[in-house]
Amino acid sequence: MRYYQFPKADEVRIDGGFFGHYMDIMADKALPYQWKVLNGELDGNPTVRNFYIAAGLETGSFSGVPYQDTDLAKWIDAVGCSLAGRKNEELERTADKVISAIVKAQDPDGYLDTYYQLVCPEKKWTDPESHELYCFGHMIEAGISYYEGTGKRALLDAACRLADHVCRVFGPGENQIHGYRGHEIIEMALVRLASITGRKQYEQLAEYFITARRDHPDLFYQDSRREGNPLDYGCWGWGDPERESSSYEHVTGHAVRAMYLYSGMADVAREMNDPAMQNHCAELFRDVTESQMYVTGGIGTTSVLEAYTYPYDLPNGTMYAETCASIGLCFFAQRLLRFQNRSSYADVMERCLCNILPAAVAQDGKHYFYVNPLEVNEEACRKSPLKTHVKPVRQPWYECACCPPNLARMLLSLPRYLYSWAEDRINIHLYAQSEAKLCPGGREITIEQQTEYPLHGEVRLRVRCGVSAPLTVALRIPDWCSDYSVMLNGTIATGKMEDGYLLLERDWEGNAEIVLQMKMAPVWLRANRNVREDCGKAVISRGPVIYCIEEKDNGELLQDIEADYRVPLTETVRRDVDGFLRYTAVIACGSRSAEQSGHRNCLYYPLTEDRRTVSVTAIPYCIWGERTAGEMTVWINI
Ligand code: FUB
Ligand code: ZN
Repeated sequence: MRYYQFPKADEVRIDGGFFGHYMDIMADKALPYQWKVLNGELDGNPTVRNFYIAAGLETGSFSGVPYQDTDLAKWIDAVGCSLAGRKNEELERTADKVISAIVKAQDPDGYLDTYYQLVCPEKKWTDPESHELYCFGHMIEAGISYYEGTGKRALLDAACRLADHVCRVFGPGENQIHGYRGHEIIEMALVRLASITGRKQYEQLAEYFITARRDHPDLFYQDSRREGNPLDYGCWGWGDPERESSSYEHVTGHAVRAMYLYSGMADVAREMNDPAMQNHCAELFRDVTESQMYVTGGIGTTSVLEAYTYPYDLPNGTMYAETCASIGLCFFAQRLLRFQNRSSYADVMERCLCNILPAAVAQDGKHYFYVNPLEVNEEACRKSPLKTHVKPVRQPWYECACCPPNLARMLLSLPRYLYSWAEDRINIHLYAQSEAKLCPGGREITIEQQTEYPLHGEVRLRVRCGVSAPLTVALRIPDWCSDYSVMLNGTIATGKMEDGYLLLERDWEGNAEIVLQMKMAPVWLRANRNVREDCGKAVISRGPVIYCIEEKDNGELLQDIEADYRVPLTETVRRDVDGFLRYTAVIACGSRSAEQSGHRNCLYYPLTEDRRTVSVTAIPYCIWGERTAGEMTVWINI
């Protein structure tokens, strides 16, 4: 079995282009803004204060949601990722200071969850739905990222104490809790901590949690009945005894929890070298991405329990499509790439990273989407009970604010997603303006990418290798791309295609230049005919970028527009979004109801050919709502 390693955040530097732009937003605008929010400057948000109270540095009582701690943990995680690539002394000092309060707040036995510590210490580990392991997991991840970004161990040591505590409390032993608790993430965190510290017990505990959910899927249900807990997120275990299908066979339940569970499962499947579990993960990935994923990379169909429903149920205006769920989908895809190098995993990461995830933050870094709609009408968001969770504009913050700091850590950790390698091979998963120093088989290889991808389809790669040795450079050919060429040092390069990667097998001594040209033209996509919502509609895409139409360009009543997909699409370059890059808008030909129709005010009237021709302007989904609020739709009537 071949396993691939991914870079640490400081081994790759993304320095411009589309992805660099979003990393800049996060580092320069979002991190300072989020720090102010977490310190209560926006609306009295109590996150940082809770830690100061728990540390005995301030007086007062806990406030916020029970898992409020994770917002700060994710922020520190993001700071760690950012500092790995760009030094910022002031930011580091700020993080060091709050970390010392966090360390002070930790109990001598390693426990750290300010809600339980301050509100109900007697209830620690008693509630099957508690977010304690979620808080622990995020803090462990923060400790690791901060250590990787700065070399400082204070939070990493606290993370080890957290993990040691969980190892004592959970497990098969007589005086331990058998089973698991609430929201996943601890599994991924433990495996990552084991690989940093070399402590196998953390990995074994992750395996214990994963297999406990598989072997005792009813454990939570028994507990929850005992506790009279009415919640049913359907993703406590892989098998759900009370549902037709189980989340072991099909992706069901809470969208974020499921992705975190499966990501942890993929980590365990790799570490335990378990091919059956690995294939199982691949099946689950296929299940979610082939029948329950939006064209933007969103997942999670309904706001009721923030869950999946059934295959091909993908409503555009009432969906959930939480930002964190697509972040979880990227975690899952990247973990699968560690043991199965298939382009379909990186294609999904790219779909999320070019569409739903950048759409979730405004260019000012101060406004965010939690729910990511594919169709918006402001009045419906205010008045329809089915849409009250849908916001027509990005919000400064949320009461349950899991998404903004999660997005910061995701986008600032992007360097970790570009490449993977084994002894004799480097896989290039994502194209982004960047420089990397990688060491497959102990040889130092640098790769520079010059590109404006995904806004343009040309990628120039300069590969520098000190020592001559055979090496395969595997270029992902994205799923959207049917017309491409590859030049190596000025001549056409050919190679075998394997699982969506073009393999360039050579002795790579000295400098080499690869030029990958992917023809990027706008096209119409349609949905599988089982997706009832999208019948009679199509979406415009250009490369991996999904487009939408907005009221700002096309007037109100977007549902009145019918596009003529037989007329070729044209392009126009624009720079009209404050703070954003130059981008390509796409123009389609379409029609609308005639202005002068005598039936204008009738609710129903006889069908006629009474339509006028209009041009329809589409812009990348990631910048919807940036210029002004108004109607938006991704799927267009055809
Ligand atoms: O429960 C913590 C977070 O809140 C979940 O990850 C999100 O889906 C939201 O429910
Ligand atoms: Zn979230």
